[in-house]
Formats: sequence, structure tokens, C-alpha cells
Amino acid sequence: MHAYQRDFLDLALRRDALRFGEFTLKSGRISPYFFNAGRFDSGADLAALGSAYAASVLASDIGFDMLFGPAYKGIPLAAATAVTLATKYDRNVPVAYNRKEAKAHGEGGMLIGAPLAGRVLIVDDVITAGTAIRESLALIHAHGATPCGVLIALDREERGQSTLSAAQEVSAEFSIPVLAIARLTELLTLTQNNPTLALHHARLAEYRQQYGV
Ligand code: OMP
Repeated sequence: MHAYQRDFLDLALRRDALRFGEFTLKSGRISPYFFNAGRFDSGADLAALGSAYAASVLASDIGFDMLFGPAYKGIPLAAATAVTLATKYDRNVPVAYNRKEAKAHGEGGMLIGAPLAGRVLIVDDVITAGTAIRESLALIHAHGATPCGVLIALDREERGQSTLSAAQEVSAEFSIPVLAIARLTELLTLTQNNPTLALHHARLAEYRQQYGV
């Protein structure tokens, strides 16, 4: 596990963004853990998160022209990543995000920020079944731009429609990389090596058996 992955998971646990218990997911699956990026709710948290996203994308060879943060949780994540890229890496990239409902007055429309153009990197929180990401991909295509990758905080590594994970299916179908700061794999490693999280580890491993790849 990379240092930035451990730092990210430690921060998520400290901030209760990663919780253990019993949670019903959008897919209807009952999960022993849940990732809530909304718990990163201070300037320091967002700065740490922006650094983790930026480190992940720069460690990859994804070429991108701009960032897109899907409403709602992707919005501050894309903004934090853009701030880090500009302030820490001297790379000033445009940022766009969407509304969930079109606005008929004022400037109107579904999109806010920079016009979608060129190679667009989607910055979001988590992938389970891939539904949310597919919506973003459709929106980017509809605006004539080219999705070039997906950057998320956590890949839950759950089975999609095939034997592949939802993230792998999205990657294969759209021919783009799907990058995660951390995956269920790293969370399993972290919980395995921490005696106070042993019980959770067993439940995570069982869940992975049932729904994972
Ligand atoms: P998919 O659209 O199934 O990939 O699930 C992603 C969405 O599920 C996220 O954008 C959240 O709305 C929600 N979610 C979480 O936020 N955290 C989790 O740990 C799991 C889910 C989920 O419902 O699967």
C-alpha cells in the first residue's frame, strides 16, 4: 500500500467518512461499511483530499485538459483537486460541474464553470455499481467533449454485470482508466493489520466474497 493510500484511509476513518455497521446501498446491497465523502467538511480535510486526488492522477499517465465534478459530492472534490494542482504543481486546469436540475432563469442550463471541452477527467467519490459514473460519462459525451478517465476516492471493487468489477466494466466499455486513491483491497489490508478493526475485517472479507471480484 502506498503512503498516500494509508494517509487517505486513516483520514477517512478519523473523520468518520468511513464507517462500519449495516448500510443499504443505492444498489440495494446491504454493506458492512459505507464511505461518506460529505464528512470531509473542513478546509484542512479538503486540502488533504485534494492532495491525495492530485497525487493519484499525477502518478498515473492520464493526460487531461480539465476536471469535471458531478453533483453533488464531486463538486468540492474536483475543486479541491484543481486548487492542489494549481498551488502545488503549477498546473492550472479548468473545472466544471453540473446541477441536478436544470435552471431556467439567470444563466440557465445544467453546467457551471468552464465549458466542457477536450479531455475531461471525472473526479468523484466512490464507485459501487457504476451508475453515477455512467451518468457523468453520458453528460460529457452529450456536450461533445471526451472523457479521458475517472478519478475516485474509493473503489468498492464490487461485481458489475459480468465477472469484472463495475469500475473495470466502465474502463473496458469506454476505453478509459478508472483510478482510485484506495480500494476495498487496501481497506482490507488496513483492517487486517489493526487488531481493533479485526471484527470489521471479517465482515468486509465476507462481503467481498458475496459481491466482490
Ligand atoms: P454507484 O452509482 O452504484 O456506482 O454508486 C455510487 C454512489 O453510491 C455514490 O455516488 C453515493 O451516492 C453512493 N454510495 C456512497 O456514497 N458510499 C458508499 O460507500 C456506497 C454508496 C452506494 O450507495 O453504493
